[in-house]
Amino acid sequence: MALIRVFEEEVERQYKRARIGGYCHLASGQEGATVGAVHPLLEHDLLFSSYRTHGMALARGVDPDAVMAELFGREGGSAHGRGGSMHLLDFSKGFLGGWGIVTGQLPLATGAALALNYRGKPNAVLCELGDAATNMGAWHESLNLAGIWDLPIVFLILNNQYGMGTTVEKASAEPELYKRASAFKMHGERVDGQDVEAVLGAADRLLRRAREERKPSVLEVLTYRYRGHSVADPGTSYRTEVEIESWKERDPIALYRQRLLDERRVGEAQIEAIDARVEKRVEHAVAFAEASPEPPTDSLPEHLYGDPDSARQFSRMRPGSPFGERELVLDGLGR
Ligand SMILES: Cc1ncc(C[n+]2csc(CCOP(=O)(O)OP(=O)(O)O)c2C)c(N)n1
Ligand SMILES: [Mg+2]
Repeated sequence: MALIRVFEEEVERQYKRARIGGYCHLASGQEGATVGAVHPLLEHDLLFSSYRTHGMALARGVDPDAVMAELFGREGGSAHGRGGSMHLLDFSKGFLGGWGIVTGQLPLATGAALALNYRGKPNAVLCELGDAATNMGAWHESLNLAGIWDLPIVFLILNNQYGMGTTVEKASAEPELYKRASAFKMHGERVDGQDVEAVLGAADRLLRRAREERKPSVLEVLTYRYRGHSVADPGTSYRTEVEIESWKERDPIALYRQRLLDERRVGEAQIEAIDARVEKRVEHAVAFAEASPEPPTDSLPEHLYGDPDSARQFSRMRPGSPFGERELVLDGLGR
């Protein structure tokens, strides 16, 4: 959690120095929800997430150097600099993105859960989404299929109270989002996202249920983002300072630190050592990203498609033309 917090503070600084381009969504305040949910994943489980994804990648064990380089758009990035902030990706860690289209990840994650069953794999999928995503069609379609096919998937709603500037109460006819699982005869529950151990316990239980009983479920985690929707949003026009401060009083990192100290599970010195290590780790990530080369323009189609024919098709697309595409390439595709 400490790594994610410090990493994202640095990301905001680097964004303001124009080292990071495109959209950038920070999740400070959500670290308990993120780490609690991701930690119980086993090696061969799969993780999908939305565009607020830096913490998800770090919690899954993606190298912070590769995450920072990805944000910088460099070759050393986890997606070779082709994805950027919203499209982090690391197949080697079972981290299948980072998706910028709201609910884009849901049908993909549902399909991945079907593939696990089809191939007789014992693992499960964790699919993170925001509260606002539960109002879109792909949510209903994905949960319905997961329900009728008994897929091993946990739909993890990170309910941070807002979809951009709109509250859950304004956007959702049923604002207790976990209850929506019942429409698909699926188990749903809600947990306090500021309490990392509570999230961890619930996520572990539901992931086991997915692996062992091949049952889907919904886990709604109540949390809050301190920053605006994206770095372009100050986040102050649709909510009050009092509200933001009241959530900061239940900061997941501060709460967990205090609990660890109170229960004598760690000492001050260990906590200071963690903080020092995290600072160094993030400094290292920035230095790595700076030193990593930018991909040459001609190489941009590389690493985008598994299928070489698709890569050839895309290689004709050039920056500067109206939609990037100069001509449609049909040769060699058998059509
Ligand atoms: C299909 C689609 N519609 C709209 C958008 C623009 N958009 C980006 S984030 C967002 C709000 C989503 O809120 P929520 O699901 O609660 O996630 P959070 O940003 O709070 O993490 C919207 C409307 C988009 N990216 N994709
Ligand atoms: Mg939200």
